[in-house]
Amino acid sequence: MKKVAALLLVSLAALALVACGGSDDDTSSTAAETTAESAGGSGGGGAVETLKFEAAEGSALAYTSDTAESAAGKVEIEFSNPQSISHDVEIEDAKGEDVASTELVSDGTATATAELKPGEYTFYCSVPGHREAGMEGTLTVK
Ligand SMILES: [Cu+2]
Repeated sequence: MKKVAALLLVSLAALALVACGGSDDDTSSTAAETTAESAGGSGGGGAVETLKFEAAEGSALAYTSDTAESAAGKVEIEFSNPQSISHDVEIEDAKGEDVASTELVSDGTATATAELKPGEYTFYCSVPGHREAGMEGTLTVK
């Protein structure tokens, strides 16, 4: 009897997984997950990932980290810049094609969304001279 119950649980879990994974056929459920995710904070079960970038304090032409990591899929990019100097975050793929970019922002936060496939990307600031000065890094999408 116990075995039957366990099997039932397993198949229910499998069903739930299938329901979660089938996001390509139902956009409304994806939107609901997005709302829940942003209301509930960070983390989460792989619905929409928030990818955070931050410019260094002061006036250094640098991000706080030159590496970033994300799960593949739809990603919410959140860039906060405490500086009075404007910066942004652009993401380009291995071929050098832009896949996402935020608005330029100073003393605030800019967001963007991207659909990322697994691979290596480069993120950088598009303000002339900033990338060369060190505002770039590697984003790994798994
Ligand atoms: Cu910049």
